[in-house]
Amino acid sequence: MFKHAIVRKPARRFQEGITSSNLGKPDYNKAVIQHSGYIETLKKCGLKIISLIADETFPDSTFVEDTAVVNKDLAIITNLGVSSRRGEEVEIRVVLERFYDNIEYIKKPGTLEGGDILKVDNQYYIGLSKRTNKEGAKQLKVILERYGYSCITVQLVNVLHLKTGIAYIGDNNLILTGEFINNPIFNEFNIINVDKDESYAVNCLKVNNYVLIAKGFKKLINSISNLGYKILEIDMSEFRKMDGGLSCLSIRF
Ligand code: CIR
Repeated sequence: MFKHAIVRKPARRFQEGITSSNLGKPDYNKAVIQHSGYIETLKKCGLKIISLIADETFPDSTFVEDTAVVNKDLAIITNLGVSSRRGEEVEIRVVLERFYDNIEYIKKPGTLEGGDILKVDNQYYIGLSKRTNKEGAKQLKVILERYGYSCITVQLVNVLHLKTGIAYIGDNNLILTGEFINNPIFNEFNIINVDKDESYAVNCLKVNNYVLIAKGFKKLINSISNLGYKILEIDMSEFRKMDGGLSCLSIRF
C-alpha cells in the first residue's frame, strides 16, 4: 500500500517546458485546477500529500516522477536526461531524506528519468530512451540488485518514456500499446492492448484500491473495469499538451 505522494504545483512558466505534442499551449489556470483534482484523487486513494510550491526555475518541474525512483527500501535520485531539467531533483532529495535512510544517486555520464522505470513486484523494467542512457540503466541495475531486485532493459523506439506506453496494474495485468505490442519480453503477462487512438491513457496508475486513468478514454476504462478494478478518472488535458501523463505528476511511496 502507498502512504505518501510528493507533488509539485505547475510553474507559471509551465508552457515553456519541453513537448513534442501538437495540441497547443496549455492553459496555466486550467492546469492548476487539474493538478488540484489530481491531488484530491490521490487523497481519495488514502495518500498523504507532500505538496511542494511551484519552482519557476524549471518549467517541467511539476513532472516530479522523473526525479526519483523509490520503493520500500530506498530512494534513488536521478540525473535527468535533459539539461533544462537538471536541478529539479535537489528539492525532491531534501523531501525524500525525511523518509529514507538509504539514498542512492545516478551519476553522470549516466542519465535516467523515473518515467522510464516500471516496477512489477520485485522486477524492474528500465526503458532505454533519449532520457535514460545505458550507463544510467547500468547504475540503476547495480543499485537495485544490491537490494534484491532484478532488472531488465527495454529499448524504446518512439515513445518519450517507457511508461508512456506501458502500465502495470497488479494481478499480472499489463496495459500496453504501440511499439510494446507483441514484444516477447512481456509474454508472461495478461496483456491489455490499447488502440492508438487511446494510447495516451495507457499511462494509468494503480494506487491502493483504485486505478487512476485520464478522463475520456472509454474503451480502456471498460477493459480495466471489466477486470474488476475501481476506476477514478482525472482530467489531464493540459498536462497532455506537455507530454505528461498521470504517473509523471507524483512520486508514490
Ligand atoms: C518532459 O519532456 O520532460 C516533460 N515535458 C514531460 C515529462 C513527462 N514525464 C513522465 O512521463 N514521467
